[in-house]
Amino acid sequence: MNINMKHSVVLINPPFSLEDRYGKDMKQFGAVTEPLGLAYIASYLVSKNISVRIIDAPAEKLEGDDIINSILNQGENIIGISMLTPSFGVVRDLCRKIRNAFKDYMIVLGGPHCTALPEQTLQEIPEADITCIGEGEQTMAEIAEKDKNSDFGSIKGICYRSGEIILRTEERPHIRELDTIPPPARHLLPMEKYHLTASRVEGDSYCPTIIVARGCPFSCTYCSRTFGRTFRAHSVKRIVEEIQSLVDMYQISQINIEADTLTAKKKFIKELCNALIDSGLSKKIKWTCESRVDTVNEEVLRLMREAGCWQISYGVETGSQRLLDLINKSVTLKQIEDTFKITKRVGITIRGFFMLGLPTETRAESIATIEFAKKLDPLWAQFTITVPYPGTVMFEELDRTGQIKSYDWSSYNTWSGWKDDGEMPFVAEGRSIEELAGLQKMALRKFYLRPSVVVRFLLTIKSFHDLKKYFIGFRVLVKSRL
Ligand code: B12
Ligand code: SF4
Repeated sequence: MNINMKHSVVLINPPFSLEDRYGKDMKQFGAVTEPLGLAYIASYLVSKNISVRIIDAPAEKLEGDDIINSILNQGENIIGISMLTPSFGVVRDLCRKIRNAFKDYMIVLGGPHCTALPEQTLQEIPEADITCIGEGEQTMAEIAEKDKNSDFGSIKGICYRSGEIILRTEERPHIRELDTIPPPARHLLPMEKYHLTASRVEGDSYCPTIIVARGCPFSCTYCSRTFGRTFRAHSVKRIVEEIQSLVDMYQISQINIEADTLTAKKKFIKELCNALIDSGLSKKIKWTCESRVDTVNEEVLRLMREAGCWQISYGVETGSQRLLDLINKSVTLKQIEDTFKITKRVGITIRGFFMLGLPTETRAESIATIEFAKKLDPLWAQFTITVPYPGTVMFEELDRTGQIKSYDWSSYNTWSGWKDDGEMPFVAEGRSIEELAGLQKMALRKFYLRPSVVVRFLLTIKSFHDLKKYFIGFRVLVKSRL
């Protein structure tokens, strides 16, 4: 193969640690997952004969200086870094180090934060040269063909510097045919280092993630959809092949199936389930996924169960119909209760996601959310503090009305109740950081420390690993009361 050696690319998942994300006590429950966005970009670059490597700092436990040394050894001259809003500070520090060490290398930033604020990110991180808006596969391949001093005006979907000014190019359309992107380059990742959060895995066997679709037609105000409103899926043939190759390569027995909304199109989910059944994979692989309560029914859920689905995570968000309407969730409390009942009846376990501190939420409504979680009684419940991420309708409204308390992006963390710095970018009128932080801890205690739940977990213990997992969780919950 003729490798383009003009430029070589290194893609970096920045050193945004579990402690940065979840705080000291909760970090042990956090996931260290494959940076699949970078792995997709890498596989696309490989298909264009561009030399590429991935440094996954959280998985390899690397700091900024380790990354500099690694680039020094390998000599890549185009550096791509992935960035979420809460990892902003970590990425800014890394860019400074890189710029100090390598004056002429090109630094490209991408990911959800850059997609939302491409110009502002270049202003705030003067060391970076380019920000990528949206999907990065084609964009990065085109950038890799250019020199640092080229004119980038012809590359769609970026912001770049031209002297002192920042220019934004024409919008890049979403990739319509997802199968044109090769499967993510997992061979460039330290696959043995990844693990999902314990609530998503049965036992302690390895559970990789596969992304089967992009885009979501719904309009929840708190969600930043990097991939637009149109649901685009891989062909089921491609998905089955990718899962089969994971079985062959890593001998997996479970998998996490990701999509913005997996069940957005009933035709697709039914085809996928039937393909898993027909290929025999449903007998070998158990899978977990996320969904919306209004996009499934008993028929679909039974088929999913037959196809190997053992767990679904539903975004419930709140126990107040007023707030559900306010965040444009387009579901009712009754729909949520009904779908929970059907899901349990067909034999699929549930994780419920709940948000505390939504705009205008009162303390009574926060308590109602916790009570609703108990009533729904999923196997696992996650309570996060509302963060208005840039690019969302919620951020725009709060920003416009002067309600954003902090533009320090590093504080945009949904687990701030568990973090010592305890900063929050938004707190509804009449509420306080301390109150919300206390509620986040109380919610978990009220949910998990019920006798029926403790007994349920004790009864599911199958190994020393399970026992240890529950014991650590129990200890953290009890300690959080002190
Ligand atoms: C699945 C998921 C998770 C899973 C990951 C599981 C797994 N095994 O992959 C878990 C539960 C672990 C998770 C955790 C978190 N998540 Co999350 N997650 C998602 C979700 C639903 C899908 C992500 C995904 O797989 N995308 C698919 C890949 C292909 O896309 P991608 O990574 O964005 O990469 C593409 C582009 O962004 C771009 N790109 C990305 N990096 C780069 C770099 C360069 C150089 C270039 C050019 C382009 C580029 O090109 C890529 C290919 O097209 C998104 C929602 C969404 N649709 O984005 C939220 C989302 C990314 N998560 C979000 C958040 C906030 C978090 C957490 C910080 C939450 C927390 N407080 O802990 C953590 C941080 C995790 C981390 N990486 O450090 C937010 C980010 C918002 C923001 N503005 O930053 C999102 C957008 C959801 C939301 N609230 O709107 N998450
Ligand atoms: S939260 Fe889920 S359902 Fe709502 S817009 Fe985002 S991806 Fe779609």
